[in-house]
Amino acid sequence: MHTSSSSPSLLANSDADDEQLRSYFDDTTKGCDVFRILPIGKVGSGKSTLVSEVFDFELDESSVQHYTCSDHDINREILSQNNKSLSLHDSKGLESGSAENLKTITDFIQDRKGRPFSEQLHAIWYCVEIPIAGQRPFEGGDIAFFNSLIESNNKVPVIVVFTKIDRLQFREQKRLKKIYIDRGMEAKPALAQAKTDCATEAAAAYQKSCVDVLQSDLIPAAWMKHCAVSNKHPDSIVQLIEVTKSTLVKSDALNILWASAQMADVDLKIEMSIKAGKNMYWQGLGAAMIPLKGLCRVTLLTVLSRIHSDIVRVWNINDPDKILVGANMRVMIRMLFVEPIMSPTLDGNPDPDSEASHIIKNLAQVAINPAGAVTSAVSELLKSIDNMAATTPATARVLMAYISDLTLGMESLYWLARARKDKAINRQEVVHAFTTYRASTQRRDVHMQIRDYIGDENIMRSFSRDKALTKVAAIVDQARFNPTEVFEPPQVQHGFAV
Ligand SMILES: Nc1nc2c(ncn2[C@@H]2O[C@H](COP(=O)(O)OP(=O)(O)O)[C@@H](O)[C@H]2O)c(=O)[nH]1
Ligand SMILES: [Mg+2]
Repeated sequence: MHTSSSSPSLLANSDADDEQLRSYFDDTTKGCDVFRILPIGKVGSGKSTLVSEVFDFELDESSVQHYTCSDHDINREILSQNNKSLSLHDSKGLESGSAENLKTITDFIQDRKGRPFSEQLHAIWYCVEIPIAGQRPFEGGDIAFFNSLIESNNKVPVIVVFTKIDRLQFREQKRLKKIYIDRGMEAKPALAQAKTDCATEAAAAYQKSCVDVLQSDLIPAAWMKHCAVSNKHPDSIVQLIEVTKSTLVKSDALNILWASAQMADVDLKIEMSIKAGKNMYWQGLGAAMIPLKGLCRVTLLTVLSRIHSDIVRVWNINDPDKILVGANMRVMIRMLFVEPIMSPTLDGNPDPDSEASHIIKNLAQVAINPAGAVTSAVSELLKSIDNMAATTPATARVLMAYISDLTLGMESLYWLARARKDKAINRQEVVHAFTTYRASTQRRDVHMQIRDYIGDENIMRSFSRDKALTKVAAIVDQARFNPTEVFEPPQVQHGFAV
């Protein structure tokens, strides 16, 4: 960013100064907005299903048209409105096994190596349907492909994804049932027993027919990890996400992009959401005291807004109207969560009704009506946050509360959006999700614990910033949502002002 030549005073508090402060994620990902993945595998092996399960990624009508037109090009990135943190490339399948197609794919992988970070390929999912009738999982084309990866010294992590494990379980269930009946069991208990036992049998069969083969000398060791998935088993999807993540250990940037792109592992969202606060938290505690990078000072408000955009980015909720990153949203968060924790007169457990009704009344003005003027109460609040002495317990509390409240509020919104097909959210749902969290006992516990942790000036003296973030993670962990009991579907209000 260009630095203004007019030397900023340390005491000045201009927007220009604040603009110097980049968010931790922006700083780390350096302009790369997407995780770029290449699924490979035969037609019908389950690639599209997997992409939908992991990323909520449905091809747009427009991309589908491109996709089916004859000038198919592996270089064309496929994007989705539903998930703007993912870029997909279509390998057109290896089914032809033709040398030409293999070369197209390996050339693509090779070419991406030399590109800027944002255009590089970050992972390859090599999808193989688990055989259920004694076929071989790998054929000549697969082996040729793995060999070419080795020859080209490929460094992009290759994860072998064995798909449709449920079909193998079903096969084993049928086989066991027959055995049990042959042994004289009645049909019904035989079925029940077979259902119980089939997972273990299928695991053994999978090990033998897939994993052992993969790990044998038959298959060139061009892959890094493997796992088995099924769209019938959400746990297996989360496991694929974890396995993919485990191949990205060396890069903070890729970990951020991955946590953001994947939409099925909520624990990973939470973990990264808190991490988003970690770096900026330092800046926040030093705000108004420490000239940033020797240039200027930043305000706590700026720090909060950077934490805000990082956390929203991790959750990657489909937000076509950009509600979550609007100024009104940040004001709403401050009102709902920061104000109560700032006030020295409130104890950790304010009367939820009076306080909530006051807040929700104001909320109607600031959050729901974007054009509405910020109320004087809000601007007073903003001023007091800004004037807060930097290393007071209040600052530490505000930062901790902002990170934990926004994280849990986003979790609440995540579950709300999850039930919906397009998973796009509107203003009403945002308010619903956040006020639900605001009114919850979890929220009260969170605030109480933060107050307990940072009680007074004495504690502040020996206060460790890193410990505070570990504490935030622990507090958030205890306050996690149980999605099944969180929400009644919101009342549909027609004519809602958006
Ligand atoms: N039983 C079962 N069927 C699956 C699974 N994943 C995909 N399928 C089905 O397999 C077929 C091909 O899947 P698709 O994702 O289109 O494969 P692609 O051609 O590789 O993209 C579809 O009918 C899917 O419904 C799975 O985990 N279990
Ligand atoms: Mg497909």
